[in-house]
Amino acid sequence: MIQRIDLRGADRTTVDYRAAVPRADFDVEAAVPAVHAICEEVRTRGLAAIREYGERFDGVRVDDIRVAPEALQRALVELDPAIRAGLDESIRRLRATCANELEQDAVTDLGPGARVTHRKVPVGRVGLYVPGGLAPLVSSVLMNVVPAQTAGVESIALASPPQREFGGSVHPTILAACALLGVDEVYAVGGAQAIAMFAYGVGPCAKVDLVTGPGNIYTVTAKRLLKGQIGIDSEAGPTEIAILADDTADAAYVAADLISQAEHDPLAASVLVTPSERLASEVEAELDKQVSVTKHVERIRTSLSGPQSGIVLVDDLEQGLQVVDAYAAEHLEIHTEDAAAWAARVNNAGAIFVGPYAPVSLGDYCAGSNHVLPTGGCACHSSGLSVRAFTKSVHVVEYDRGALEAVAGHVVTLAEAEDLPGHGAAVSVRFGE
Ligand code: HSO
Ligand code: ZN
Repeated sequence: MIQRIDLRGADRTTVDYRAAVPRADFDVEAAVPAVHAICEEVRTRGLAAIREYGERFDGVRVDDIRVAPEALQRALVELDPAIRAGLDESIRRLRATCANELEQDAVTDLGPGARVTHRKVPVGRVGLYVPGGLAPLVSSVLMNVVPAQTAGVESIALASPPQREFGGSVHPTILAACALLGVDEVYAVGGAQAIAMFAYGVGPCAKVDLVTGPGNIYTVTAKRLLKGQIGIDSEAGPTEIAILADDTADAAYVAADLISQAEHDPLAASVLVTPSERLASEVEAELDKQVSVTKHVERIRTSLSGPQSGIVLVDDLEQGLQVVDAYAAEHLEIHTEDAAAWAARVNNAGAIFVGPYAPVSLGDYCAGSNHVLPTGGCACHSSGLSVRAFTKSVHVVEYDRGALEAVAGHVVTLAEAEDLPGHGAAVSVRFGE
């Protein structure tokens, strides 16, 4: 069901580890023409275009795109108490980690009368996108809202596709989570049109500064096209799990974790990297056994048997580390002896899960970490959502006359070196020269 990729004996100085495990075809470029047209329609025709796309893509016409506050409260009252308890605990843990992530202003004194402050400021207004898709990801509401609220974002709007079975409203569990978090601005708008609505401000929805949250190829493409007009978090493609494991790993756990992310999407990637031939065979056997009894068998089979998934055999963990670092997985699990020590040496991963009792599913719901993470190798330059994603910073420069005078000569010299004498003059004029 899952391919084997054998890197044993490869020349470590020349092998292209990035190419060794192919990624799923998530071709944003191909979606550009269609998404560009949607964004233009929303920009020029506003609500009328949004309603038409809702009808076409979600199969339901929504006249009032803003969900009524009473509907939010009703959804909370009707929420299954066990789900509520799970959401409460998840929120509690997320709030604890987020509170600890808050950064202080950095004040640097650079001599008498000279000070630079790096001031942290929350983004003013944020639009959160929550996919409807195959299943409503209510946990993603928490993962977006909690760090935004902790950062101090004053205005939060949320958009999610209108659901035909709920009369064109947003899925009730998502509404309940919004009510639980005190988010009352919710729009039943999905896809690229939701991102365009946030970017331009349409009807009752004012323009936002930043859009975050996962989505499908259309919302990701819209984010890419509208970046600049709005800030975005990293582009989220199909989910990925990589597992670095040795002989000490439990094959049943490893297989279950590979399946857990394959469950998201036929394009999801599940990759095991191991020097243990025995573990590889045991995991293959476990996959056969476990997949057949899971609910979403077809989706999982497609994902595990796709070119984006595989068991990568390496000579040793040292080479395994090179592979997972080059792959830069959204999620990386480490099932080895001394797992924490190996984890400490990984630079590129959206999130790292250490040891046999920290499966990705824990992080998806209740670890206190965030599950909105960079995919597609973007973990080598981007980070997952955190308080910082909702914060920007401003340098505040305070110099008095003496402090400016002390450095004036350098400013004038450097300005002349760049042939920008007006810059130098703006300093000299203060000292009567
Ligand atoms: N694993 C997904 C997030 C998620 N899983 C939501 C379950 N619900 C991407 O990190
Ligand atoms: Zn998941």
